[in-house]
Formats: sequence, C-alpha cells, structure tokens
Amino acid sequence: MKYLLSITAALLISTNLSYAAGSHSGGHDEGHGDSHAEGHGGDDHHGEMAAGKPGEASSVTRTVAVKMYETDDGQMLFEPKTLSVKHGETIRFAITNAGENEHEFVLDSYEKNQEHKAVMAKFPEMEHDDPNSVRLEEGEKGEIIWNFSKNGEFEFACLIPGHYESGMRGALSVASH
Ligand SMILES: [Cu+2]
Repeated sequence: MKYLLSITAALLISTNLSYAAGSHSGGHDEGHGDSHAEGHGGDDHHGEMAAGKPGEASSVTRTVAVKMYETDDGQMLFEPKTLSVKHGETIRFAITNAGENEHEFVLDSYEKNQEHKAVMAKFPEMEHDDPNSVRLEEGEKGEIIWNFSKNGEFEFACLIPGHYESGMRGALSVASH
C-alpha cells in the first residue's frame, strides 16, 4: 500500500515539476498514446525509457565495472566519474557498493533524475523496481543490463537524499561513433 501511494505521489509531483520547468516533452499529441493509460506511469513499464531500454544478457557487448564509495572528507562518488558509449551498445554495468552507506545507481536523463530526486527527498523510504536502477547495501554487488538505443547526454546518479549533492552523479554520453 505504501508503494502504491508513493507511486501516485511520484506521478503527481513529476507532472507538476514538468509544467513548472516548462519542459513538458512527450506531450499528449506526440504519438505516445499507448503509454498514457490512466494510472500508468509512462516510465514504469518495460519499454523504452529516456536513456534507452533494458537489454538482454545474450546481447551484452561490454561490461563496465562501476564502484560506489565514500571518501574520508565526506564525498560520495562513482568510479568511473563519466562514461561514453556507442549508440546501439548493450552494456552490463557490474556495480559494487564499496562504501559504508546504502547507494543506488540510476541511469536516466538529467531531467528525469531531477524529478526522481525531488520525489526521493519527500519519500526517502520509497522503494522502486525500475530496470534502469539498482540499490545496493554496503558491500553488495548488483548489475544492470542496458541497451543504449538513443543518442544523447544522460546521467547516472544516486538519488538517496544528500548523495547526489555529495558527488554521486556522472555524465554518460551516447553517440553514433
Ligand atoms: Cu548514494
């Protein structure tokens, strides 16, 4: 029940933010009709998302190791700090939480991450089961397999309150060559 309430709130908040920012892309008249069913968030199904779509293990072309950790001076970081991939690649992100806090790896557009971060700030206990993210306890390992079907500038981030501001964000660019 908690989950359902949070998702409803998330949709309301992200809608409000979109209007406030004047960036209401994917509008109602742009051919997204099949993903606009009542009560169904366009980003919650298993199809395309802002940064591409979930990939198949059999199609993986490259594994990228990602480490999440904290430094003694209070920074929270990803290693590597930025990523560059080719359009069409299917990447297995092998993610290790080498820190002492819980962390997450969320791959999305900058705008979606800002919206998601605002929701997380309001509902820190919110749990999600999105194919573009993984949340790991201290010492835990996880993975995401992702197909970069869209060119553009994206972002990987940890949206647990305070972590993004402490350094847990990185640019990921997808280009044809
Ligand atoms: Cu974190």
